Amino acid sequence: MEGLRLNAPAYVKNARLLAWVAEIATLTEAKDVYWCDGSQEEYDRLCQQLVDAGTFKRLNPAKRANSFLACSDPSDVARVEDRTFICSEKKEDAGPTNNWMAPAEMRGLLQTGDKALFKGAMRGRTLYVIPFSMGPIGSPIAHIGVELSDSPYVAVNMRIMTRMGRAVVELLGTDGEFVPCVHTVGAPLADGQADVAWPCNPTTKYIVHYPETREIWSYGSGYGGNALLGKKCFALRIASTMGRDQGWLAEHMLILGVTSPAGKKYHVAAAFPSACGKTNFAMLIPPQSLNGWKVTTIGDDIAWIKPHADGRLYAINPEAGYFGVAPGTNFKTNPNCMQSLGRDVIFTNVALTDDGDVWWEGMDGEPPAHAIDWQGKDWTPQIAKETGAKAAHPNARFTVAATNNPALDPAWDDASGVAIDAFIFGGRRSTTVPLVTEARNWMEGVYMAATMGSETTAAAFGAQGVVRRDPFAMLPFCGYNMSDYFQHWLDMEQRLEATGHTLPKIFCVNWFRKGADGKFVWPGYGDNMRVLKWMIERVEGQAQGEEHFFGISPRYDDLEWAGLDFSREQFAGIIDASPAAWREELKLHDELFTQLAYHLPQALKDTKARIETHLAD
Ligand code: O2Y
Ligand code: MN
Repeated sequence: MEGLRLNAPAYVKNARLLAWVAEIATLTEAKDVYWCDGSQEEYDRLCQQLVDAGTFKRLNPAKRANSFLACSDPSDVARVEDRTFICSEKKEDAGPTNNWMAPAEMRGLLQTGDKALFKGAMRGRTLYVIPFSMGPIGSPIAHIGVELSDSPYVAVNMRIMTRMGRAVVELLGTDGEFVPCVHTVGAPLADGQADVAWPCNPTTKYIVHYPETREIWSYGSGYGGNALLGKKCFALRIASTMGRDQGWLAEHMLILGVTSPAGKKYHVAAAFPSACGKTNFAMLIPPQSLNGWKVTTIGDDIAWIKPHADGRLYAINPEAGYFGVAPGTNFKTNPNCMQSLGRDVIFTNVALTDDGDVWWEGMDGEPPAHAIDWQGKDWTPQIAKETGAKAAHPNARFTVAATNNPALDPAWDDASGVAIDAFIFGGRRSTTVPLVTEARNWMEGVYMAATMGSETTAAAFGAQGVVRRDPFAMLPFCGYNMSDYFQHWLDMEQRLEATGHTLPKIFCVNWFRKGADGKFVWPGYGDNMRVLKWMIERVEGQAQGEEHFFGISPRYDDLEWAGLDFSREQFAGIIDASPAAWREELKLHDELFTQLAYHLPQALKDTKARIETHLAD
């Protein structure tokens, strides 16, 4: 710490925190240290600093009050799964679905070796100390992290996405526990060197998790999940290992409140792979014809779920904001979201219109006659037609506080969380998987979730339309061996049953079946309320269904159709579970089970064998 002042405010009393900040400031040779207090004044000041540095453009206040646009380096636009590592002591504990490196080797690369990447990585930059709570401050379900980052863009985004600042440090007291998260954009500045608008390291990126010591180290990217370390890195990868060790669940799930016309309130947690419309589902508005039903948002991406002494599972949304995909968001797909985006938003990689507003592909109305695209180039509909150029990057994002959401559930910030009545697991499948199926028991539900998959839509994953298995929508986010994770879910049954309380029901959904014309058959969006209604009525023991070889699905007359022109034939085409298709499907489950053979629970193999026997019959 020679020559560098730690600048810690008097309210910082945690000796481990102070020593660690000093250690990282020394390692990274940061120019100075700034402790974020989380105040509005601080947020405004840092945003202005980002405007002055050219990272932010302030949007037209008459159109989007107190909102900003940042455009990233073209090399830094999304999470980097191939650069994401789980560094457990044993390779088997990371499992076959994670990149692994031995902790000592990774520490050599990042911290201790002669050319360790973090040595001097923050030269010329300020180290921001960002204390944050994942979940309501002081909640028994919440946990605390501290991110040390050389990016003010990260600091302001973390203020929206988490409960950030002084109150968290005060809760830590002298010896409170926190998950240390170190982040650098990996672009040190030499004396007098001018900075760029989006500093990052275009060639070297590492997103590293040490599950045993519960640490996160991120190098080289300033974008989203790579840099806002409370989200995927802490709330899923590290928290999933904490959940395994402590008997709870950290899940890639949205959380909904659903109120029935009788005024009874239920809570549902739903897992969908990335890019399957989670934020849209989380903010669903029921169709007019079902207007006795009300849906409210608790969370749109992540759920922390702990068993309670009353025998039920209680969930919180560990986040405080939404980091959603902008392209495709409009008043039809997600009116509540559009309303949330009117003010106090940070947009990243969308287009800038000539009147100082933002635009993205799929927004309502006519495209602008001219805009500046996310890479700073002129964009017109004509250019788009001729070259295919997108005004907004397909992974362009908005960062907005949950409190902007008109459908926010009154209990979203409750320290005790909400009791979960049902889990939903969904994939994106054009064939085979029915619109909705209820598992007949916990085991069957775990099997459905473990084998869920999605057809690839982006060239990034290679051939289009290939089914990529994504167990529990956790493939990129499970911080340990996926088969051990399955066992953890199976064990939850005994843990809960011991209390004598009814377990949450488990459902599997697929909004994405296609007809012979290649078009989606199910209207989705608000009409998903019809399926949700059936599920809630199943929870209540009201609705009927038909049993088949892997669960219970509704018949046409079991769903509410008022206000929707949807024929029996259309329904038959999306609810059927064809035995021939399922024989093929089970061969694909075989491939998954072969990949996950180490520690794969016997109960899953037995369930598969049972389905096969039914199909043979
Ligand atoms: O590309 C990124 O950095 C963001 S990924 C993301 C953001 C919000 C919610 N979910 C996801 C995801 O990939 O599941
Ligand atoms: Mn997600």
